[in-house]
Amino acid sequence: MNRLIALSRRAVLGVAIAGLAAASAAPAKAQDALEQLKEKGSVRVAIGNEPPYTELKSDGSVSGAAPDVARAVFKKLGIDNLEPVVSEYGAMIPGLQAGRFDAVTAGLFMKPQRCNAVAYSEPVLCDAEAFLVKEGNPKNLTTFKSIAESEDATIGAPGGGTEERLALEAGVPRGRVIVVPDTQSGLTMLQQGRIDVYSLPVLSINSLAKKAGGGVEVVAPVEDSPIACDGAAFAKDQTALRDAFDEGLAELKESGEFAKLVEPYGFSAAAAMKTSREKLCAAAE
Ligand code: 6CS
Repeated sequence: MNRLIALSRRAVLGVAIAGLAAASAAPAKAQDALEQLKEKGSVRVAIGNEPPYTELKSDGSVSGAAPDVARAVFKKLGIDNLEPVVSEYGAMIPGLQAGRFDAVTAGLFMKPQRCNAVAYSEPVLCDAEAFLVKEGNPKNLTTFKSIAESEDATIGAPGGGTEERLALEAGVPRGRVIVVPDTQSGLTMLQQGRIDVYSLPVLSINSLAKKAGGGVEVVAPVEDSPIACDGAAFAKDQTALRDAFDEGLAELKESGEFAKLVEPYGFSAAAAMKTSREKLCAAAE
């Protein structure tokens, strides 16, 4: 009997030591992430390729307000190069969790559900929602509710994006919510009458309307949708990397450099600086 007790005590001790080792390794693992990125000298960032939030240039480099802020922060952390990975918004969180990229810097708006799945930085870009419609807005689509109340109006929105969710929550039947892969497709589908409205954040719709060269008009802001803010998003267990990013972001905000980066794109630095991750992640959806 004593041998049995001795064995079970040794087993318990072994499990305890293993647990302690794992626990002490966790912060080290997170800290390693920053060290590994520093050694590599580059960070893989998910983008939606949706100006002015993000834009993949023809030479393979990335611009846009979100990557420009991320580039400035990562530079402070000793990481000079961004490697853009274009992704659908709905695939960004799974991609982060699968290690396809190290961060999401794309205007992925903070929502409680997303906040539970990733480690967000403090806010970077804030915006309201908008509609792009045909000139004259023939079906008088001005809110998500008006689309739901219409007999047949269809809305185009990014797959897994905020606008898709807002449309479904407003009661638009799934069959009338069309997933649109990119902004050019959205504009073309609207012009060809395959969708009655294309919804994105205000600055994205304004940028697209300028490219349309006529025949469309903008409804902004969409009254029955909230102003939302993004942050850079990291894998849930990479809080040390996220905290380091937050320190660099705070320095940019403090020095005025943050405003110089985002305001030329049309974003309000003050809007991001007067709110917080805590407020945005707690806000009722
Ligand atoms: O966070 C989102 O879901 C939305 N963000 C942007 C910048 N564009 C569309 C997308 O649905």
